[in-house]
Amino acid sequence: SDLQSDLNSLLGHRSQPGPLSYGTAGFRGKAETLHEAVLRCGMLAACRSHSLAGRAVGVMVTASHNPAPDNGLKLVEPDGSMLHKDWEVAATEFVNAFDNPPAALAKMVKLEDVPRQGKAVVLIGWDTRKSSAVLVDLACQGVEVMGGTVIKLGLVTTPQLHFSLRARDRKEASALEDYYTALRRAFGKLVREKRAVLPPLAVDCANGVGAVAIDAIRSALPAIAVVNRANDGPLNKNCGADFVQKQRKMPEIYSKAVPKCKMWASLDGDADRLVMFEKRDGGIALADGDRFAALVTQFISKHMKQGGVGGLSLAVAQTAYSNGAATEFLSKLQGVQVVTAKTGVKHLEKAVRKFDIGVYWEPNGHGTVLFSDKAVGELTSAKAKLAGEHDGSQQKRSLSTLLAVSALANQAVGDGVADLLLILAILSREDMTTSEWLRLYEERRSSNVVVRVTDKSVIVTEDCDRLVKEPAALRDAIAKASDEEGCRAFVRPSGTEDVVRVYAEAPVKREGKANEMALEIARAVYRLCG
Ligand code: 16G
Ligand code: ZN
Repeated sequence: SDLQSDLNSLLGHRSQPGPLSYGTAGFRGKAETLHEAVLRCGMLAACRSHSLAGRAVGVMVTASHNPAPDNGLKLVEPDGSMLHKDWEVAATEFVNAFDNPPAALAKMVKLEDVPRQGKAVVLIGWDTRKSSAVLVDLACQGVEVMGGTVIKLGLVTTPQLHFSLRARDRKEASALEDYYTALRRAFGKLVREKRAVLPPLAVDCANGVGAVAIDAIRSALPAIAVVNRANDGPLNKNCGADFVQKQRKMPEIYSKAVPKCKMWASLDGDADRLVMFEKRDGGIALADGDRFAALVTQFISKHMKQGGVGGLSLAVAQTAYSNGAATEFLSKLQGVQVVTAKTGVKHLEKAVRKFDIGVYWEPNGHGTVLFSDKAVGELTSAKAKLAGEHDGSQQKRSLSTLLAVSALANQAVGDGVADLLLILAILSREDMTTSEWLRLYEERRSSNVVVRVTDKSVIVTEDCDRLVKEPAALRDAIAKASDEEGCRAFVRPSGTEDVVRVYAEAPVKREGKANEMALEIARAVYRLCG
């Protein structure tokens, strides 16, 4: 058939050094090794859309916080959530089928059903990497050979792609201008009664696309300086959320830039992560995802009570990497259920979707607040019942506040830009300085170590990565090393790199203990799995 011959001429002509895995958040690697995979993902995206009767599927070309020469691709469901598990498996199989790719494709989709129906729609976005142009072209070819229609969103943050898909799927406005309008409006509503009183802020955009988004909303913000704009330097190099959070260091530009800015925020290369910080003697005081979750959850729980909607359920999800002090803080908040999920946004999202209002954050700065349709409905009708009351009534204000949070927080995925506005609005409403925010709890000491092993997959974890299931000897070694009051440690194979990660945590007063544990466990990993 026509399709068969098109597939034969298109597939299998680009080299791929080895098998790729979909990993935690899509295929990643050196950009030039991804050509064939990206082409095939374009095909798959069209098939996925076709299987959903033409609802638009998303393709984001980005490698997030990874170095500039890397790139990657992630597929997004029409509702803005991460690709369905079955399709992840299918994508991995197809991308790694070297012998007879058309046959591999035929195994997962009935080729005679798909061709040229013109029903599939794929939205494509990309970040600032130089390699994007070539990869986007290949993805488009893939979509088109399957008879799909491509809509190019262009240079966007990852959360903007998720937002656009969700909005389109719900037949709400979906243009990027609508995204910005929604953010500005919700931010305005949230800070309304209190003009944002905040110290000057500097936003480090990791030399990436986040700067474009920040520029578009900055008129809504107090004085800010935007640094490390798109292509000011190599993407994510010595700057950005991942660098600041992992190294606990200021971005390199700090010394050169705007010394009057006390408060800083760093986005990552595709702006789905944010951390904030202040300079301290000998380092930084970091507001990571745990601190965001603490501030946001406390705020929401207070307004749920004041708004008389305590009947709605509120949960906050963390990962094993969340600091124990943050978990303890959250557990003491009224009406809040704290749950743990495996690392990776798809797991956190799933864990909180069961609740009416769900907050999730990873310490690395990826997170948001999700409101179910039921929650938005109840908040709206509770507010309508108070229509006669003065706007200043506490209950009515709390309901408006919660609705503004639901409009500001990205309802599809963690969004560094939306999160920045959310945090600034809450600090302003609470009359809280960053220093006060950073004092909500005192973080326990923690240590992260990376171990390179030949085959990371020999380590199997359970209990949301908090326990090693196999090898048993490693499990015992970890238990032994962390057997002290207030200490804990775990090991997991990375989902994005060929390494094993070791995490250890100890009480504040046990200076050095976390490092000791992490090193001892790293040695055990090396000995038992190296
Ligand atoms: C990906 C995940 C991030 C997770 C990280 C863990 C998404 C969108 N991103 O970047 O949430 O923290 O992987 O990396 O899910 P690791 O498996 O290498 O530790
Ligand atoms: Zn990212």
